[in-house]
Amino acid sequence: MGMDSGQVVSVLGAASPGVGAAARASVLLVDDDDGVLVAFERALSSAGYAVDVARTGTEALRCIEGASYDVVVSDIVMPGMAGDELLLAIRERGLEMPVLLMTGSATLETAIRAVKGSAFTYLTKPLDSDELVAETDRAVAQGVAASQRRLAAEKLAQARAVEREVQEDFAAALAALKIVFQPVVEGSGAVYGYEALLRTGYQKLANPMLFLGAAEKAGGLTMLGRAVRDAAAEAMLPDPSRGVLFVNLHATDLLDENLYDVHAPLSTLAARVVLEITERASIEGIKDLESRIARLRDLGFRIAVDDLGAGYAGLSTLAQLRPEVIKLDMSLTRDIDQEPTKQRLVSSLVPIAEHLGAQVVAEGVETSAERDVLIRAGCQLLQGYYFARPGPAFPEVRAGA
Ligand code: G
Ligand code: MN
Repeated sequence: MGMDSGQVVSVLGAASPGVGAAARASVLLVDDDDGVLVAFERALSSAGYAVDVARTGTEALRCIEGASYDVVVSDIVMPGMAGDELLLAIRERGLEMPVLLMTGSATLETAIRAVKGSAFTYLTKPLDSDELVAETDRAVAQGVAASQRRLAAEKLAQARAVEREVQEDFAAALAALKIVFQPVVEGSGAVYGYEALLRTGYQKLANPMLFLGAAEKAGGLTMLGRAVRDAAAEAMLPDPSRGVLFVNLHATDLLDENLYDVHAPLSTLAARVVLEITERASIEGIKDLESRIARLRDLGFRIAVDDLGAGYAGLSTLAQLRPEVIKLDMSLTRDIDQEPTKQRLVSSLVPIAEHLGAQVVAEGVETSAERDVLIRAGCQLLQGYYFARPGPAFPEVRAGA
């Protein structure tokens, strides 16, 4: 392998020297003695190594600057830069490949430098080719192991940094938690209640989906759920005339004993609270779901199936949860005045809801035309930007809506 070939053999690719060209490990062989160079190059090449040769330390450094080697094998006593000086120069460049030093005349001084530069081994000449190859094999294997350790350590450090960032982001978002409320109105436009929605003043997680995602990654969903419920309850508590409070539950919340605590702030309002459950965060994994829902009903809560028709909440969820409220996903609302199929779908869902004894809320109403069709289809309750955008406690409903 000539220096100008520029071939770079990765350390990791060198796991098995001698097997196939692609996995060939590379060796830089440095010696001022041509006889030694020829003999060892031949031995290393036939052992499967890609070998570059250099006759001086300076030449060796040039090679190292132009290519990467898995192992350097160098004589110590050479004119100009000695092998032990070459070793230190390699380390000064931040390179950590194993370096094998060979010498016919070992001195304490060179041995000290060899130790200082963490030479892989210190071989004394005359040196048998087989021994050189065996030592080179050992060096490559050790280099591979070392670089794997380095890689693993780097990955671990990176993962820790990402984890720390998620934790910090979540903590910042939670500290800046803001609950906004969106009115749920009757056909007449009168306020029936408000849905509490999650927001944060921490800009990076301003999108609630990102906020929830960070909470999940940071293991903070339970903490966030409690914070939302407590804040929503606190805002609604002082004024019973505000009506019904709709609160979104995450599957994780259903596993939190705090949700079932009679003394939790939200529980004290239970008769005025509808807990919205969506399959968006799968509830299928909750084994004792039915009994948990029963406990919530015992506390006085009502249950809503959220986002029905969005592809998350299937009709079988209605049978499973027997909800008091069914919230139709906004995809059914959008342009319903212009889409007969959506009209037929909603018109068929309303009697099903009535049969189950559930109220229907149409979500995402943005125009009066959508509102009119939804009311005609039998939806008693409506929600959407047309009436009011979500806002701080409590947004006014548009006049005349
Ligand atoms: O999944 P759930 O139905 O709880 O989601 C409510 C979300 O829908 C809130 O984030 C709220 O901001 C948004 N939203 C409420 N009303 C409307 C609306 O009329 N149009 C649109 N596009 N989004 C709405
Ligand atoms: Mn909802």
